[in-house]
Amino acid sequence: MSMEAGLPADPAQAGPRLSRRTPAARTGIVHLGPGAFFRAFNAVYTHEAMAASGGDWGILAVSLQSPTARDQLMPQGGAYHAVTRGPNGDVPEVIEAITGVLVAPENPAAVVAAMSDPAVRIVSLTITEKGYRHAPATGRLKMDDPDVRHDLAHLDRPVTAVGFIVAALMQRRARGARPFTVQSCDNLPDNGRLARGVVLEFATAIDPDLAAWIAAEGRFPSAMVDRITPATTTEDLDRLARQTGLADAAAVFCEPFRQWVVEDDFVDGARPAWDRAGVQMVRDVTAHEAMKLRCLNGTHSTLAYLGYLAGFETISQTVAAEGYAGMLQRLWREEILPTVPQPEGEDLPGYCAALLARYSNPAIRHRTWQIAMDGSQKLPQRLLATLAERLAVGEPAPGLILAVAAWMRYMGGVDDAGAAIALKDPLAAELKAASDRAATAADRVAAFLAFDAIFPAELAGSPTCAAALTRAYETLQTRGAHACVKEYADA
Ligand code: CS2
Repeated sequence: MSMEAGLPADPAQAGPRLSRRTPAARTGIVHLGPGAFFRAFNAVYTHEAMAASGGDWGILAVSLQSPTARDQLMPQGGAYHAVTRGPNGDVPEVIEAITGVLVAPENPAAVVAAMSDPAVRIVSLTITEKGYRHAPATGRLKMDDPDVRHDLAHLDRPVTAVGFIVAALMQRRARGARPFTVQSCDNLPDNGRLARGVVLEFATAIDPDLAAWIAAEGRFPSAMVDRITPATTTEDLDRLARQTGLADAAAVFCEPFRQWVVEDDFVDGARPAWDRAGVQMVRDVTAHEAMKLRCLNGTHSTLAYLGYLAGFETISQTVAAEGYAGMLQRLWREEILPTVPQPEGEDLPGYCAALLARYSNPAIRHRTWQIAMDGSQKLPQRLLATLAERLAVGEPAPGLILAVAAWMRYMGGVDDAGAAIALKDPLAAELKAASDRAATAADRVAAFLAFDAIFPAELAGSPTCAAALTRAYETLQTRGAHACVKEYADA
């Protein structure tokens, strides 16, 4: 994502290129968003499920944007290495779940046709938060989004995930086929319900009868997904080539830990035997999602902003610096865990202790900059909902306030050393302009809080919240992020 990795500069040095060894299974899944996370996660579990109990669950991967994934994967027949980076070094496993890659902008009709094939029973998604085209604060589809408007007018050549899904469901219904299950795998609360909501809103605008059929027959299970998978670098690929003697342009590098908790609610019960590969199939995933989004992603974003501002490049470097681990421990104990319901089978303090160990893994070079991107789409479910709950019961939340103030500082575009930040966020220009226009810290905080697509009304309208954010912002400005972290950790 952040860095485009390709083959080593001299592929000849890397040896022959990896290629598929076993025949591809028949396609049963179309996956939108074939990036590093999908390759380290969905495809690995599905590969293992098919190895354990067969089934026609090959995955046709669809890129909604660039041809990169196709160009990396197809010369290798869809095969690639998922490399686990743990205490015993790099452990590569060849994954052969992918049957093909389509690049949607090159031929959108071919994508709709593939999704309409009755042999496809699941359409899964890793399209990132902004891919749902919803307003994060309300969960509603943005009907005025230019791409959504395009798809409403030209459903024969969609550009958004929701457009492709509705176009394909329309064709399936017309030919008397069953709908597919839509399986969201993005870090959003109630991701299945969100996907269902935007699909139904879009379908209603096209044809209310189609929407009624989707509502009655379609299934949208929610899922909690977890595996830390940084963007692949050329250095990673070089190292793998030296280790395996094979060039692999599509490899991904991830931590050993993985957890997938899925609501077992699929159209006609059709799904791979993921449970044979360790997936937890449950009735309700809400508590697991809250645990993961608030404990992991909430602190990941906290480390990203407070780490980046202080000059740390990766998460493992950040947590090794004085104060950061202490900050996390206090934040989990005092501010986050009191808001998290108990998920079945989880030990919450143990979960957080394990998180600190995962962040500390020095073999995973996860850049703070990568996690900092798209904050406007991530903050609501990672930090703001937790903060709102704390303030609603009159409890202090100085760590969450510090994290949100650090995001505001970050969006001002300059780090603590005075260097410019390469901001990447769909609202970057608007947020930066709002920040530049404001004269004082209080004005700046007020200008950010006025973004109602990001801040829920109970935070935007709270004078206590604005005052606390202003104080934290001023301290970050005068003393720097690292000093603020140490102070919070020591208090
Ligand atoms: C990260 C996540 O990039 C980010 O914003 O917080 O991608 C994180 O690594 C995963 O959710 C871990 O499962």
